[in-house]
Formats: sequence, structure tokens, C-alpha cells
Amino acid sequence: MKARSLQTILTVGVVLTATCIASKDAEAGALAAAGRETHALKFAAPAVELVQVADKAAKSYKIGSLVIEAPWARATPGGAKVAGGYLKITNTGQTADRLVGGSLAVAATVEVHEMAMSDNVMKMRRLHQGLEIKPGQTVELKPGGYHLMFMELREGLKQGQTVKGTLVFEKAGTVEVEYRVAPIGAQSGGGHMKH
Ligand SMILES: [Cu+2]
Repeated sequence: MKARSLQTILTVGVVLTATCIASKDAEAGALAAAGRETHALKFAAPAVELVQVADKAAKSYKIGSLVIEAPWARATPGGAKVAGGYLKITNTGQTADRLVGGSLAVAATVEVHEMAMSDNVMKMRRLHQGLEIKPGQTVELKPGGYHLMFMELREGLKQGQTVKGTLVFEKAGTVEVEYRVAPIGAQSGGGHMKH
């Protein structure tokens, strides 16, 4: 009888120990899972940041007496090698200046273009002399009008991204800007689609 009881106690003891180990394992597993989750969150953070940057109020930039407002670009459909860039330039100074070009991190070259009606057809042409901004004038580069043309894109522009670039003015020089990428075919940088 005594031996049997001892056996029972031992068995129960083993089972209890086993349960304890099992729950410890579960705990460790949960910790590991939490660890993975933390890691995954850390990994996802840059993407979240990118969206937050894109959602912030449109930025403006200054160089000399020129104020550049809200640069934005259109997202490109798959494989497209060119994209349009848009912004507003105000000349607060006493002398005229010209936007003559620029650069974009993912484009080979940047040209200043104009869209205009020619024989009832909308045509795009390069402004080889650049775009003049007279004293006190605000010139808006927008779809259907003046724009920057990003040529030979090395990668497509995706909605929500921000892309770094520069603008080059004849007198004021070079200024760094950041373009917000709006949806494909967007008519404005605010994300509102107008048709
Ligand atoms: Cu163009």
C-alpha cells in the first residue's frame, strides 16, 4: 500500500512538473512571438513614417527672393519613363529670375516644359530659355500648363512617396526640394481628383 501511494505521488509529481515545463514553454513561445512582433513593427516603421511625411502640410522653400510652394509629382503607371512635376514659384524680389532646370533623385534629367494649344491640339514643348518669374509674380506649374518633366526615370513614382530633387534658377541658384507623389493622373497635389 505504502509503495503504491508513493508511486501515485511520484506520478502526480511528474505530471505536475511536465505541466509546469509545458506552461513555461508556452510562456517562452509567447515571448518569442512578442519579440517577433516588436521586430516586425520596427521593420514596418519607415513605411509609416513615409506616409506621415506625405500627409503633412505641403512644404515651401526659399532661395534668395524666390518662394517655392508645395512641389508635387504624379505617380507613374508601370514602366513609364517620364513624369510631371508641379509647384508654385513667387518672386518677392525686385529683379526677374528664370527657372532653367533641376534634378530628381530617380531621373536622369529634368526639363522645363509648357503645354499649350497649337492648331487645336495640346502640345508639349521644352522651354529652352527656361521659365521667367517677374518681380512680384507668382507662376504656377500645373497639369495642362507649365511643368517640370522628369526624364528617363530609373524607378516609377509611387503615390504617397516623397522624392528629393533640386530646382535651378538662373540668378538665385540651386535649391533642394521634396516632391510629394500624388495619384496617377492627379490634377493637384492635394490628392483631390478633378475630371
Ligand atoms: Cu512635358
